Amino acid sequence: MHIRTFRAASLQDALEEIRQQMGPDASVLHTRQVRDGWMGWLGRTYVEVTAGLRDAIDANGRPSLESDDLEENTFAPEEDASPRQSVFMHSASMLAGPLQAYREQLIDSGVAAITADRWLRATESFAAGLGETHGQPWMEHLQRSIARELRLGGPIRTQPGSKHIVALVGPTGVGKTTTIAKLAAGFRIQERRRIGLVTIDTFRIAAVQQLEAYAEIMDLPMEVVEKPAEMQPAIERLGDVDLVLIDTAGRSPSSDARIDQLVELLRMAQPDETHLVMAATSSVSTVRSVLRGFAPARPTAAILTKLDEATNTAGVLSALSSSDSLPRIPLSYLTNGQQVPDDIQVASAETLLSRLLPTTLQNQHLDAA
Ligand SMILES: Nc1nc2c(ncn2[C@@H]2O[C@H](COP(=O)(O)OP(=O)(O)OP(=O)(O)O)[C@@H](O)[C@H]2O)c(=O)[nH]1
Ligand SMILES: [Mg+2]
Repeated sequence: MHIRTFRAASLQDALEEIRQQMGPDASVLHTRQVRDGWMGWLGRTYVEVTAGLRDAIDANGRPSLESDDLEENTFAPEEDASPRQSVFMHSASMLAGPLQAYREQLIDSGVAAITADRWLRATESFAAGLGETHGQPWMEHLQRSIARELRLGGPIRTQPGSKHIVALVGPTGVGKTTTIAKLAAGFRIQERRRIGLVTIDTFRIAAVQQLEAYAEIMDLPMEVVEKPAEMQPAIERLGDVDLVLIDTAGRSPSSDARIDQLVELLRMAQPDETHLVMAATSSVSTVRSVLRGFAPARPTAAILTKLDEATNTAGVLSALSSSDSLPRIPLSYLTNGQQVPDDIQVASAETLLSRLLPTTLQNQHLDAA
């Protein structure tokens, strides 16, 4: 293996020089910021990059990494492909101290290394531009780079007399019925819309009673649908309403048969919008399997519930924003408590990013930076 060190004004310039001088197979081993001048005073800041060139086949028998991996795949869609992992590790070492520490916190919270690197990349160039990292702007810049990846769909839009149909789907116990009640109350009280409710959760008597109780309190018409053929007549019977909210039984994302049943019921309802409800307390792998499992229901938006119980949003946001192989659905609402109708808000980047990591960690690193 040949090892050489390069100095350049920016990371980009250093990588370009490495590529030109060492060829496409070079990998970055180490990066640091240096300052010339007397004791670092009055000097200019440089990026110093150490690169290595190894044989065509490495010690593990894997092909050596392509030059494109070196610079571009840091931003590639998330897949934990092991041959590329070493490049991401290298890219992590480019990172200045506090960012490197923050990267580890993100990874501890379930964010994949490649996603953390993508998020921190923009922050890193910002830090390099400053010559060092300063507290608040550093965190703000990180938040801005993540916000760019978030898709926010805004609220449900209703028109008086248009009979807008919205279904909520998702795994069991995430808060679908509670969210339906919050939405119904909000649209009825604040927007003065006429609301109708439909439940196709007929597996449990208690589930029908739960929605019925809300329908009674709010004096809303409600229909219970057991079979696909009953769906259209039930929607008709709701009469002249502006918004139809359809509650569904929680389903395991891995139960194909029950997802197919749901898809069939939704096909009969022809909803204008289908919101996939997920708990913010879920692990990254759960969110990914829910996104995959419910893809046949063609969700048009996602609702994140139980934000009040989630220690952080980093893992869930990474799962929602990072993979090209899954549909990137926009977030519509966030719920942050059990109270109907208060504990719901339209999804905003501010709310999600203010809870990126637990506050103490966030402050700790802001101070350290
Ligand atoms: N802390 C907290 N609890 C919530 C929130 N939303 C709902 N819950 C609670 O979560 C529990 C389940 O809520 P449901 O609305 O019945 O959930 P569901 O998705 O309809 O459940 P299934 O119909 O069984 O699939 C209840 O105890 C709710 O009060 C929230 O934003 N925060
Ligand atoms: Mg329910």
